[in-house]
Amino acid sequence: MPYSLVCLGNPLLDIQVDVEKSYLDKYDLKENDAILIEDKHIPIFDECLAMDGVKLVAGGAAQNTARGAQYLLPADSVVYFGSVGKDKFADKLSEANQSVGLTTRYMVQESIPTGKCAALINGPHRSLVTDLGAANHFKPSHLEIPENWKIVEEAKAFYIGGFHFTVSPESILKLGKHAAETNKPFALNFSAPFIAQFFKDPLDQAVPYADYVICNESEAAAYAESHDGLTAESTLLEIATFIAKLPKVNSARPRTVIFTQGTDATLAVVASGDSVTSTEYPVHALEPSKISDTNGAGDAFAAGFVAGLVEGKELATSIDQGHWLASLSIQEVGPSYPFPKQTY
Ligand code: 26A
Repeated sequence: MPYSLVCLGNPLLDIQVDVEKSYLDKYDLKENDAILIEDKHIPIFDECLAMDGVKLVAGGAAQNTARGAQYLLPADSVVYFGSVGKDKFADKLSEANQSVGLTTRYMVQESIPTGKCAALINGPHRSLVTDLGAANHFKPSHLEIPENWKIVEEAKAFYIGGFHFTVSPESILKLGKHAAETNKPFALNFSAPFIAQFFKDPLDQAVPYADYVICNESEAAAYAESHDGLTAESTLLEIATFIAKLPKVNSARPRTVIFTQGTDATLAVVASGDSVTSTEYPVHALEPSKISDTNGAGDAFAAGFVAGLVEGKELATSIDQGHWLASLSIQEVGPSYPFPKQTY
């Protein structure tokens, strides 16, 4: 049986620790952000590894989504592409992926270490600092390997982590073009404010292929600030409507833009030709005492949502399944899902 869903992203191992706000301040980090490492952040990894209670958990935003979607879907439904090294960190990722039955088609770098992300948890917040390592070396040629391209050709849907715009926009476009040509759904997550800010051009080149855009409120705000026609004052509804109405390559499908906002209702705007509809979907907020950490909450939402798409569920049901999976994941340590398996 062919795989249903193909995902592309940056495989990372999360080095997760609880920190005080003062630790974030020391390194000029915001409470809820995701950034690429700069020289001044280099000591963070060794410091975190030496902290009490440090946890090593599989991460990488789209990989978390791929694991979550496979968690919900029948066996052998999801394939994840990305690049890793040949080391213990890659072994840890494989272990987590195998636990849910996720198939990976890693491009393996012989002498570059697997990427890592310091996930700094401060109460309900999470600040992510990433050293991409091997993940930065993914190449479109890996998708072109005949057995990989066969997987792409046979897939029913695609999910792209926007973080991958920092690595291989060409690979994203390659999958986007295939999806448009074959009328298959193509979902793009904006991933982090810095993507809309600093990777605006590759993002703008890929959006015309997107049938689904998924992001949170701070990524939407960063998008508004970097795009003419929107401003820092634009409302979420205005931003979502703007993105939904942008030119689209595959006119056979509407564009759906989904903005999550933590415990506030998720906004979905659907543009089909001249018609635009917007709906808010409430989140079933979890009692705060049940939350372990919010690392990977957005990825789990995306997982529940795309799994719904693949299953042919309605938009409202897919969004609700996303909320449900996110609420399960934030009760686990890091971007993980509970065992024994729960069903929606
Ligand atoms: C390019 N960057 C910065 C990144 C990431 C990333 N995944 C891919 N690329 N920065 C953080 N993450 C992952 O986001 C997850 C939480 O949503 C972390 O590994 C974490 O598991």
